[in-house]
Amino acid sequence: MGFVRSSLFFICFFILLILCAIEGAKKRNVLLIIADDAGFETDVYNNSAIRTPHLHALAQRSLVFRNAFTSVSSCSPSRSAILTGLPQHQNGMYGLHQDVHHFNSFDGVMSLPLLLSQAGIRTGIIGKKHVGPQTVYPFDFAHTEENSSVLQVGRNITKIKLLVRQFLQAKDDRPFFLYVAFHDPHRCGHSQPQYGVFCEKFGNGESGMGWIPDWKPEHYTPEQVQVPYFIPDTPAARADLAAQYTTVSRLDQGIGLVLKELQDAGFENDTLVIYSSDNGIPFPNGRTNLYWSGTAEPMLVSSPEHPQRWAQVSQSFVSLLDITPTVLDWFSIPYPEYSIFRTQQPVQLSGKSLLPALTSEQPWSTVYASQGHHEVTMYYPMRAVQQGSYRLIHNLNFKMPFPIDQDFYISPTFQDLLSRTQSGQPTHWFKTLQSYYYRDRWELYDIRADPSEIRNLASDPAYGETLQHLKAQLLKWQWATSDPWVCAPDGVLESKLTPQCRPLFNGLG
Ligand SMILES: [Ca+2]
Repeated sequence: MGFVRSSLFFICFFILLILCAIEGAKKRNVLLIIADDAGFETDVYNNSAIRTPHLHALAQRSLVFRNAFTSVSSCSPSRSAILTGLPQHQNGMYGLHQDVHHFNSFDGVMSLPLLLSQAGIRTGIIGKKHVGPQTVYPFDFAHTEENSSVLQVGRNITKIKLLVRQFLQAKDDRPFFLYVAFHDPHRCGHSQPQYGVFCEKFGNGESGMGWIPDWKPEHYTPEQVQVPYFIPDTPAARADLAAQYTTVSRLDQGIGLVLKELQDAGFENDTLVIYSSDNGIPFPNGRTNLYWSGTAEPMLVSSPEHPQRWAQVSQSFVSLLDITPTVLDWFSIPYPEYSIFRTQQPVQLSGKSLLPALTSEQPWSTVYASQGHHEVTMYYPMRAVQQGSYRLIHNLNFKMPFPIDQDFYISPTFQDLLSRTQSGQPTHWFKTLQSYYYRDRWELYDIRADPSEIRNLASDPAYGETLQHLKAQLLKWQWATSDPWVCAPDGVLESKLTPQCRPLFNGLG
């Protein structure tokens, strides 16, 4: 009898353990918030001119990364890298996804939503998707530009709030991954100029602007803004930045609403929250560039299970390529063994999980970047590595002028820069258009000594060893990530049997 009773006790105990394990597995979710073209316009990153109380509140529950970088400074390629953990040259999203550009990731890529879905996790996306094909990036719940107006799902924060509520209230016991991709604070002049250069009037209640009930627009004068070193300090650029700040106020309040929904639905204490942006701000030397100003991103990681480092700043180097490994780690899902192409080596993620940084500072000091296109006409391949203080950029097609995108071209800042250059007036910019368009093949900067990346050290013999070391690091990463451009511009990649670079004797080797 005693034996039966104790056996029953153990069986019940084990059932309880299993139930606890299932319950424990259920209690882990992810909320990924990505802003569009946002930078450091927040007091979280010491900009005292702008008010972002909701980002500030999130930072109080987050580890704030001071050295976070995108692997590519362009929207679709960056979003594909976020959602696959693979650089653009490896996942195939070489440029923008929409309209004539029509770039897509390769059919065989195993993306984060795909892997999560296979592991029984419910996936949702609200806002700007901007990646394809659908089979590579499936979401169970999707309100994006593919089935709605991007202004509504990406900038109308009341609408976004209600969609988040709908997602969180679903009668579904699975853990979730919710990706909220704001379209703010992207420029607007190219697509919807009636709402202002940054869509800063969209939904402000004025005649013809529509009304977003939850948004209280914050206004700034051109004198109030802080002008980063890479933007000309001119009245035109200051007015442009003031408009951007107003749009950031909509992003900030939208983040507040989304986090409030998470809290109200009871998920605040089991959800990992990540906030970042896809690429540099849409100003000269910013978006589409692999300079610091084009690739450095805000990055907040908030784990309810790791309060040890809340409100602390980490100096560890992290990349948006780390988001996929981090989310997989959070859910304890292994990365599968597979090849994108039958002839290629198995895919390996070159990023790492950020979770260890949430408990102690990590010695991470290297990030990589790879850019191909932005718009389809903007072919300007670059590869880059930053290790500690040194950033090396390889401009593969350096004899071509650096291309300019349609959206940025018509911006007040760039138009002003063009007309000042044309008429010989002072530009108040740290570069000339000539030096911006025509770049050296190799650019090596010591960011600590030269934060604006003006003094190219690549031909300085004193930095020869650093140059060789970084070149070797970059090449190693290119090979490891199956980069088809690994031999360019002075060789041809012959990839049959043993992949190798064959010389072109074009004078560049
Ligand atoms: Ca973007």
